[in-house]
Amino acid sequence: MFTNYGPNARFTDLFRRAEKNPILAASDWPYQVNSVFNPGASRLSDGQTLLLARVEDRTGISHLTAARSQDGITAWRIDPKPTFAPDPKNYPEEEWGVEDARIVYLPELEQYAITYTAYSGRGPLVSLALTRDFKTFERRGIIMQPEDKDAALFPQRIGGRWALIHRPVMPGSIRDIHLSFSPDLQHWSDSSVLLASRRGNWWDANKIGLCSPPIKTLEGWLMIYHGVRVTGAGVIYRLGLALLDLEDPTRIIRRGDEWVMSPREPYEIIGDVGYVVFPCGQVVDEATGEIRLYYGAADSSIAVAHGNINEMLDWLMKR
Ligand code: BMA
Repeated sequence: MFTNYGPNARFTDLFRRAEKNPILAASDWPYQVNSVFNPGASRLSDGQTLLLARVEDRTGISHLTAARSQDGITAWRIDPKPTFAPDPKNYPEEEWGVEDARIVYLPELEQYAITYTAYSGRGPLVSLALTRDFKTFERRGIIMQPEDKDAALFPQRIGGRWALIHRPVMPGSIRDIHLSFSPDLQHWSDSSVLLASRRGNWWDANKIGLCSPPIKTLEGWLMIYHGVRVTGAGVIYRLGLALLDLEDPTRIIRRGDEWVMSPREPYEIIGDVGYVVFPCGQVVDEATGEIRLYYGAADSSIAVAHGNINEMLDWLMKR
């Protein structure tokens, strides 16, 4: 069912690409767009999988559109018009679009929290919206000032406070992953570096950022992150794993040295921005640990990879 070939065929990939990849592209969209990629994902209460895709129209500006499917792979029903469009009149920070949503269900609020990049005239920043149905949204506005992106909440308070993983740009253009806390989802403080880019020749040398929201496991919070290496030919976006302490997620239990997924298939290598795999969401089966990781491929289409949380934890624990 899954492809597992290429230069590393004799190793078992932690992420196995679906044969049907890419599962969604601009040609599937009910209205004319340039590209669809980097989707947030969630399982809805009726069992359907919802993706909130980044859709770039032919002005270059992005909005978010929902697609729903029973099996999470085929027969997507896509909203006939943008589900969550930039609203620069009321939210000037959305002047150049909204991008890269991460969705987390918050049982305490009985709502889904969507953290997304609002592309403001002063650079990208993190905004928050809440929804119950992905039809109406309560915009909470800016939660991290520019430049900042790649943010997701934890699904529950930790030590009484909400926690947010995000990726600010610090002086010297340093792009490390940070963790911040808030009593009310609005005022954020106690920010610290969670994971640093490794500089030099590392695959995650030049910048890193959270992919999909952290996954709660018995061993800790599993974090899938992207690492970027700048080469003479451009950038390569690859994926790595880290494990954070359950009670104190500022504490890293493990960080894998090697990447676990790298652009390889034609749809990941050729596109508007080649050599990019960029997940923003996943659906996890808690009983089996099976995970479907949804990712943007080359900023042009949406693909899915299958894996298992237990395999990932085993891999990390052996590091
Ligand atoms: C990042 C983000 C992503 C994009 C990636 C590759 O900075 O803007 O949305 O997929 O670059 O272009």
